[in-house]
Amino acid sequence: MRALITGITGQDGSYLAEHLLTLGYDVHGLVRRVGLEDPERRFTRISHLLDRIQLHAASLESYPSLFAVVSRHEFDECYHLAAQSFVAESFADGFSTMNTNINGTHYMLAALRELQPKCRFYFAGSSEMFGKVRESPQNEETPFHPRSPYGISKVAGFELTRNYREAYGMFGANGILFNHEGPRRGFEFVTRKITSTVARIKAGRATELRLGNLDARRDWGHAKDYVRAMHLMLQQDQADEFVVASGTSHTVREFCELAFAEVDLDYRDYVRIDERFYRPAEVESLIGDATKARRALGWEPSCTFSELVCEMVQNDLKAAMGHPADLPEAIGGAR
Ligand code: NDP
Ligand code: GDR
Repeated sequence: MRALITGITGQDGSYLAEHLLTLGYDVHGLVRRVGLEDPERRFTRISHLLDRIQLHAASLESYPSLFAVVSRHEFDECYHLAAQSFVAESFADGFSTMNTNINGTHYMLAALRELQPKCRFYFAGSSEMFGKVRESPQNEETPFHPRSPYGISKVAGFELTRNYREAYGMFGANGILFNHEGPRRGFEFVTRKITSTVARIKAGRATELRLGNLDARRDWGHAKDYVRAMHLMLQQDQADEFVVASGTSHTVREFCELAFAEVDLDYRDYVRIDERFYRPAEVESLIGDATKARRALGWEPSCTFSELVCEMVQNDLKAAMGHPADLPEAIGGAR
């Protein structure tokens, strides 16, 4: 089996590449040209895989570049993970987010339809599509009400994928994945911002953690568990939509409490509210119902919330003590 992963340099792309290699796949990745020119800095999550995968330069903004990659090999599966994935950034530059996420998805689908209509396609949909939620927990029937340009772009990608399935008979599966994290999470996202700053505080390299809305609730799981679900979705007889979630939810405050407690500190002594990290429109509370994925895919998460927090803090602590350069100050998303 040969798979193409767009966004292979990201958190999920790197875990998915590992998972597919374990299953014996021939793994190909689509990367930006700048990455190939500066692999040491830009390929940190896949540096240990470089001798086992093939990379192809392309940009989501360019249909011809994507077409060229798809024309180079026959792919059985395509996991379309590449996106501008940071919600706060999508408020700062909604136009870029829309262009990359909507057109990029459309270009990938169109290129596959033209050259390899039998290739199975996975779209990385998000719980952000539910936004201002109409019911809790959220399942595949819950209506969408996105609250950010990012969420809107994901609804468009989701609908494009469904439309290519219905109009052209392509196998296009939509994952609706709730937040998933791990030691490879980008520093701009709240979980990694918290765990990396906890480690820097413990190492004496920071004195406080500035955050926005501590009352936001998320359904957090481990990325390693969630990439298994992506693969399972492409092994079904019919393409379909699946919610992937842990079914538990916690506030940002609870995440802080646990992360600081992991190094014997009290979060109330270090966390400061900074209005610049509030979003113009917030998604207050998300919790997913993954009954369909459990039943149809046989998918189960293996990592609990407290195990996730512990793994992330311990990983960052090791970096803070050993290689401080690996742990930059998390500043992304301020308005
Ligand atoms: P990351 O932000 O870690 O990775 C994003 C990837 O997209 C990177 O490989 C990045 O490449 C690539 N990319 C971004 N813009 C472009 C572009 N213009 N051209 C080519 N490649 C580009 O995201 P995650 O791994 O966390 O998420 C993977 C996907 O799943 C995303 O689509 C995200 O929106 C979605 N998702 C994520 C969830 C989560 O909790 N993690 C939950 C639900 C959905 P580069 O390294 O060059 O920047
Ligand atoms: P999210 O993740 O927006 O859910 O999108 P993020 O970790 O950025 O925010 C989660 C919640 O924490 C609140 N928050 C802060 N967030 C950040 N980044 N920085 C802060 O300082 C801060 N303070 C409070 C936010 O307001 C929010 O409520 C992630 C991404 O991976 C998306 O690509 C994916 O689709 C969804 O998860 C599911």
